[in-house]
Amino acid sequence: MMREDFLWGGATAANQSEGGWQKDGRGMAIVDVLPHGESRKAVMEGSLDYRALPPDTFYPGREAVDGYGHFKEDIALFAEMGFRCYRFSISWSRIFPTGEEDEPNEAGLRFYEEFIDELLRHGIQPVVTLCHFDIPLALVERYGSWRSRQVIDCYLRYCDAVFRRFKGKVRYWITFNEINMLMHLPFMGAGIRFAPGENPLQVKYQAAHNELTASAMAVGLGHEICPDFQIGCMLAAGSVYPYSCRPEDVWESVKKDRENYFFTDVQARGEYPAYAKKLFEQEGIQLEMLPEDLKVLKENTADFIALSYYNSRCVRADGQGEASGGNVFASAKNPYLECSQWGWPIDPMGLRITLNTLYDRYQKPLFIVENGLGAADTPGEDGSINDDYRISYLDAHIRAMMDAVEEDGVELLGYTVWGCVDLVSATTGEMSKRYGLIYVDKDDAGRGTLNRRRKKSFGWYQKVIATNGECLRERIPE
Ligand code: BGP
Repeated sequence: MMREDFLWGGATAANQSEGGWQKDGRGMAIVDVLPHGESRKAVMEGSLDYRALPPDTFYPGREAVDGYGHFKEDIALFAEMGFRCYRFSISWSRIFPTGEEDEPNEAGLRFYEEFIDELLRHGIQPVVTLCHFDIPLALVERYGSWRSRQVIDCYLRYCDAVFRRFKGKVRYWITFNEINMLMHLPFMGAGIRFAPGENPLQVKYQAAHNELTASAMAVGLGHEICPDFQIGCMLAAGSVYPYSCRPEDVWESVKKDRENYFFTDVQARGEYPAYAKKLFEQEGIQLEMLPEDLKVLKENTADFIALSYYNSRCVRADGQGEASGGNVFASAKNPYLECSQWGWPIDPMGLRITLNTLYDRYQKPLFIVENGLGAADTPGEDGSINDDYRISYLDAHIRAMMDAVEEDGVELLGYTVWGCVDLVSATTGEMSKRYGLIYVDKDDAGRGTLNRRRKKSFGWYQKVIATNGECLRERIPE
């Protein structure tokens, strides 16, 4: 049985759902300069400067699905589904428009206060991501974002403001969404752009050190402000399988996994792992750090490990064969798995494997804060959306998760379906790549009424929550 207080719910993020980019004094953020269309990838990677984009460029995140104007309606629908928690992110530039003001923007704080109060009124526990691919643009322009230590102070000032304002209302915090995204899409993940001739690895690991230090300091600060806070780190997870049992393939998979575990190794264990120190030596990477940073990392490890899981990965040492898509980075095509419409492998058992691997590695509570299927939905003539494909994805993944808990003993705090109300896709900027249990009437070109509608998966998930997952066990085996 799943624990009685298991946190079933859904997740979104300000950068992809909130919109309201100029409301109530909000400053510009990274998401406001991520374009729709072909140039998006180069901008996300940091190889194309957003300032070079033509004036008629469409930026889908600026309005997104107007969560800013629809939050009461959305929360009422979440409550109807029975959510016990809701994960969302605070837009940093709503609180500190340029990142450097002396005082926080009261209108921004008031917005989130109303938002959080609305959740609590419905008995829904808030789970807050402090930074979900969302940095004030002024900090990118002034300091080169996380390249600079300066940004650590700005981040802590922001954390301090929201920790103090929302203590007593919010218990669960996540310092950075998918912190390992920095290695793969450095501008979207961390506001990093590269100058010609720079060593990208040097820049990325320096930014990683600054973010990891900021994350640890936020854990320390949060616990000081409220000892009851649970402050987690977050990883874009998904185990890397060897393509075959050839030792070379297996070794390659160990190395690939480490590229991502590097972050949680530091955040959960409090020190740089031996393999990372070797890598820095081999690649000539020199991290600038203060002598006390290592102590800060050691003393302020994360309380829990949050993760997103969409797919497993696969790797072959010879680099041959077909490639496959997937969250965060592409890998070799696994011949045993089907793929989504967007080419991401579908691997429910991979979730069980990933949860076990993470729990074995860290022995800290885990929290699945993203999982779901990005698919195109076509409303029927009567307007109904019969998303059986999404139901079957979620059904299989939730059962694999329950196996990890019930059969394997993994300690898991909760599960939130990603994009529970449709939102803008992070990697493609499309609306048509939908994850929601609630449909939003808006298309890729930004047209639509923004009306919300329940999909078939809405009622299905409502039942899952009401039975604490048990309804999925009662099926007659195929
Ligand atoms: C994760 C992000 C989310 C979300 C999700 C799905 O990487 O944390 O922000 O977008 O992936 O990805 P996409 O929107 O590209 O389908």
